[in-house]
Amino acid sequence: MTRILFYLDEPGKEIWRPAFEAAIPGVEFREYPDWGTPDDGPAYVFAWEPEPGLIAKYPNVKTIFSLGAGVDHLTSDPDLPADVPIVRMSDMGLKEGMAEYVLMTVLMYHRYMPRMLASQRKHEWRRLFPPAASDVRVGILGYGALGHYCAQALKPLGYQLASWSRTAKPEEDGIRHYSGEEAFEDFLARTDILVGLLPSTPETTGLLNSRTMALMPRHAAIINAGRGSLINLGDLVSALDSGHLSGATLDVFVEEPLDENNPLWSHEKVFITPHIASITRPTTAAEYVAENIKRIESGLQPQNVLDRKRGY
Ligand code: NDP
Ligand code: OXD
Repeated sequence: MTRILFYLDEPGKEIWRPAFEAAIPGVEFREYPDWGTPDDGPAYVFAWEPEPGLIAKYPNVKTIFSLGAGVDHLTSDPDLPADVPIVRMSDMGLKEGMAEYVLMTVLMYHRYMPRMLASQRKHEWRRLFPPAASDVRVGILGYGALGHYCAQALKPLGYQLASWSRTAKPEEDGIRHYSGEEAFEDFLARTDILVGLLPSTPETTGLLNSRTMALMPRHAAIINAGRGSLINLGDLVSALDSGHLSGATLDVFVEEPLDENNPLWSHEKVFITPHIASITRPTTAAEYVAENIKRIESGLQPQNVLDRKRGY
């Protein structure tokens, strides 16, 4: 019998039980606070932002499945057991959702949508002529599961694509890969629309700041759907106010929810979405967990295990 200890503190969470019951016939799906006791036998945790210290109380937990691709919501718990593997979400639903968000926002900047909206508000018939996609340089920061999937979705539109990652990637048609700190500045200098899909680690924190944003071409735009720690927001506002950057779409923040008094909400060049760029979809996520439990129970490594030293 497979036992899942589920933790999610959000409205609408009742959709998860049927998804797990369909993916794992006979599953014992226990929703917090009904987690039982460690004496109930081995269990898997499936969680988003569990209360700090909670998982440590259950030494029967064999593996922790993160409900998201990011794991900062787990590793910020100082009592998180160090020896329990953490499997990061990487199901098809998450990739498809992110590709939709990235296509929507890249097209929005390419086709001057923020400027069109500004004209509409002034009842102004102002015809602007966007460049061809082949003249627009899109750069994806982070070329992992999501960055790669989003790049494949963008390719048919004809943009000049590039990626930046920690380690070098094999050559690929239609996209130029940059890697390592030494290539970061060249990557920024060729990027008109930047898509942030990096995890939050000490190395990615504050990568976009006044110095690095100044390296981007004038009128470049930034879309951040990775983690909020990537950008120094004060520096971003200065770059927008000076006209150096033309816009920013921000889905993630260091403090969430974003404070209602934060001036970013009403900045005319900023779009804010409430951490919904991609939402884990129950059917595909439960199947992903089920497949990994099968692997674990037949003695194989699960996919996408967090490397705690690397931080992602
Ligand atoms: P992956 O682990 O598959 O990919 C991470 C990518 O980031 C890799 O390409 C990795 O490089 C790169 N990277 C990590 N550290 C560095 C560094 N120091 N310098 C350069 N590149 C670096 O993760 P996913 O693609 O699955 O997810 C990415 C992030 O997206 C998640 O961590 C999460 O924070 C965020 N996310 C946000 C969502 C939202 O709704 N807003 C939804 C889902 C995820 P390399 O390839 O060399 O290892
Ligand atoms: C995730 C997220 O990490 O939603 O999946 O941010």
